[in-house]
Amino acid sequence: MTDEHDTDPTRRRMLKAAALLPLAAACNGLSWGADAPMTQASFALDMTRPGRRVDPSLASLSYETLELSDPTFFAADNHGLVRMFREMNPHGVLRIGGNTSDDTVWGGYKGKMPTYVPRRHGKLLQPHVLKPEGLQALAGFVRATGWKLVFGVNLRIGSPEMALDLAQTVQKLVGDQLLAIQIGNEANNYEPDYAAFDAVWTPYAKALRAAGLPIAGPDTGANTDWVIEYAKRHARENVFLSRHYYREAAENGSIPDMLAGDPGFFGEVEQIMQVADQYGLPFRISEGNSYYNGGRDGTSNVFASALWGADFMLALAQRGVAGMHFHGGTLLSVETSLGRMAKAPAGGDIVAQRDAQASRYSAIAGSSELGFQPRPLFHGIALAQRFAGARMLPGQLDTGGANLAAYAAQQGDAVLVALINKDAQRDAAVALSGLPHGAKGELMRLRAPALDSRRDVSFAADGHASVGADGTCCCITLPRGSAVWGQWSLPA
Ligand code: BDP
Repeated sequence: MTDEHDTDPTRRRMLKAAALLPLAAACNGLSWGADAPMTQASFALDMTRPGRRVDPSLASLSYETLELSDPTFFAADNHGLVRMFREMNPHGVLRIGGNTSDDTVWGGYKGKMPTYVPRRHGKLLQPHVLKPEGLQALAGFVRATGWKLVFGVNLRIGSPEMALDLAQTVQKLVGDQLLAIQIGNEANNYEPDYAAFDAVWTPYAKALRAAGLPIAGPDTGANTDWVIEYAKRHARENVFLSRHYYREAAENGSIPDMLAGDPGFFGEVEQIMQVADQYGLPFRISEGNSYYNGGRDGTSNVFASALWGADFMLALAQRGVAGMHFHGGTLLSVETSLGRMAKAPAGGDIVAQRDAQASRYSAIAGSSELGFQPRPLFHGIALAQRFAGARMLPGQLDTGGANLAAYAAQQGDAVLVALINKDAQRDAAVALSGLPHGAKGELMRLRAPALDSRRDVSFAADGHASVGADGTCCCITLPRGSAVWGQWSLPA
């Protein structure tokens, strides 16, 4: 870490103010339910060792290519969806890909079409055809949202000529908002090893690069070794490194499993980041969510997923990952990507109807006809996205035995803190320390009636917490299954 910050007067002032704090203030005597045992926890920030900067595009999304078969979905005048994207992140990146990108041929291509090879166990006998209208509408959507685009071309049943034609059309329509083209989706599912992938990938990459197109990859499913090997071979002509993440298959999912965390995966992220840093490349989770095979009903689409999503994003950001693309979209597109029919439950009020139209893990639910609404996960993403542009700070968390996570960062003049209580049983009182003396804090709470709530999720302002002139601060109550975001600034 450089000491660039020490030349910053605000930072010097804040460091001085934080310097004399005790390691942890106590939260003794706090309880709000007569019989609820309150876990005493503490989080001590260390303002002297700033870490990674959080990329503004941290909150990003991933959709199936098949979504483009409805040119009214990703369209500039699909105002409800445009609004949801902008609200999530004005600086996001939309990735188009998934299994259906490798099952799609480009309808605008005049050359010889590749022969379709059905997937093993797949029911699709003909490829999907991407029509020019779908791409034109997508370009309008990207302009309306201000998001950047990562577009996946077919590798599994493609040809370099068709991929080049498609990628050039995308670039012509999208212009500077095209961040990169990726070639193939989870090729680890159809190529035996990295060397085989690299051999089929290279002619595509050569053709695209020769035409001046930006490339990213390898967009592998879960193969950290592929990402590292790819970086070694292609770093110099590559925009970012990518892989996917899902905790597990939907069949094995549950709320307790989701909230238990996945430390092994973060070890892999650290391995990739070492290589990414060495080559000066960003690393993005270009597709991911809680559970693959379309997500798990009652887990991926309930409030627990908001706590999981916020924690997951901040754990990635702390390690320097630039973007997390939550996969989602319509139930139709995701079920088709898995070779299944979409059977949306009918009936209910408008909220239930919109919910039924979306894939189980999607952060946004709805359709062009019914309008759009946030899923619980959306609010967790919004909480983590409040760290955009900030520099992560280390801190020492004593969980007191509860399932808690805590993050801190410095954003301009302010210090940000996120406290996440993923415990289903234990309420906690978290003693915060290390904040600048005299800083005024504003809190927002992320909550819902229960971990399995599908609605009534809110992320809203909830009072203040100030640091005394002597540095004493702050006991934050953190009910089970809830999170707090706080921002502390010194009065001007
Ligand atoms: C990924 C695919 C995507 C699927 C998703 C899932 O890229 O198309 O929809 O898994 O299984 O592997 O949910």
